Amino acid sequence: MENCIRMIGVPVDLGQEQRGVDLGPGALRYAGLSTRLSELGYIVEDIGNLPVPVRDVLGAERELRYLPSIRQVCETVYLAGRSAITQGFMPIFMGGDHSMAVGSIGGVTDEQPAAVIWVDAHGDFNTPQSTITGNIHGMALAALLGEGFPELVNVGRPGAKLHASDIILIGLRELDPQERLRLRGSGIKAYTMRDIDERGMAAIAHEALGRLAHRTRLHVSLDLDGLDPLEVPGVGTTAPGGITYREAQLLMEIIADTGLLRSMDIVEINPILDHSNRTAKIAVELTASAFGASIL
Ligand code: 5AB
Ligand code: MN
Ligand code: MN
Ligand code: MN
Repeated sequence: MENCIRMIGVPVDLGQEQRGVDLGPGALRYAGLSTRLSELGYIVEDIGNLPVPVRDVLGAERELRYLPSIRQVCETVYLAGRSAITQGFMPIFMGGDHSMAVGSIGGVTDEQPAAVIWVDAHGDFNTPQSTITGNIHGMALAALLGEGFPELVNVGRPGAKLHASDIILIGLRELDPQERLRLRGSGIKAYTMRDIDERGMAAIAHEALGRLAHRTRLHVSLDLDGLDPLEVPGVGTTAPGGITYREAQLLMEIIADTGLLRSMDIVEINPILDHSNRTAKIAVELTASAFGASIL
């Protein structure tokens, strides 16, 4: 069963304000994710999209930043992740915005701990106190470490789902002031764009994986805004000066070499802002590399 992948669509856009990120699962399907992975020899099962409420019918939740619905979605994602793992599948969660990672990472760490590589321009380390926007997609990682809204911290099972030493951020370049202080005090290792510029992606990828060697399962949480927006225009929260396509490919290839990848999130793709589905196509190529595609 090690070669079975389950694609799980999570069309949630409630963690942020822009419209369109709920279309991500379709964009990844149209870009050929399933075929690409099948060609690599995997048995691929697409279970469709999990139920996610449409924001237009949630008027009353707007001032709560859709917290009740996001919590419900994350509970569903958690169970889907958990059953994928117990049934021997490697789940790929197709977002949707990054708020769904509270459920996906919680679910895949239910019985066995996993290490997480979180590719992102942002820290996603805000709490309700530190946030400027109030958007919950900027709080996902904090919730996984047990901080912020109890509704999110306690998704699936009570309390934190990750230790600081289980998570590494790559591609960081935009933090809110309070978020920055929180991250600096957290013990989480983050590789910023400066680190990548100075040392190169290969050195960073190897060092990051070495730091996670205490775990035998790996989860990649790929926020496409970690890449440079010139290369992936279809994301909502853009930050200039990001990871190049080649650097991202190299990271995924080095991750594949470990043989430890067991689950993945592909989040924050906004097809409405994209050109000809370019961002989803790049995401498909990166995912294929993470699951072992090689050029020669
Ligand atoms: B994403 C910001 N820090 O909290 C906030 O795209 C952006 O999942 C969060 O990384 C970006 O709203 C969240 C300004
Ligand atoms: Mn993110
Ligand atoms: Mn981001
Ligand atoms: Mn974003």
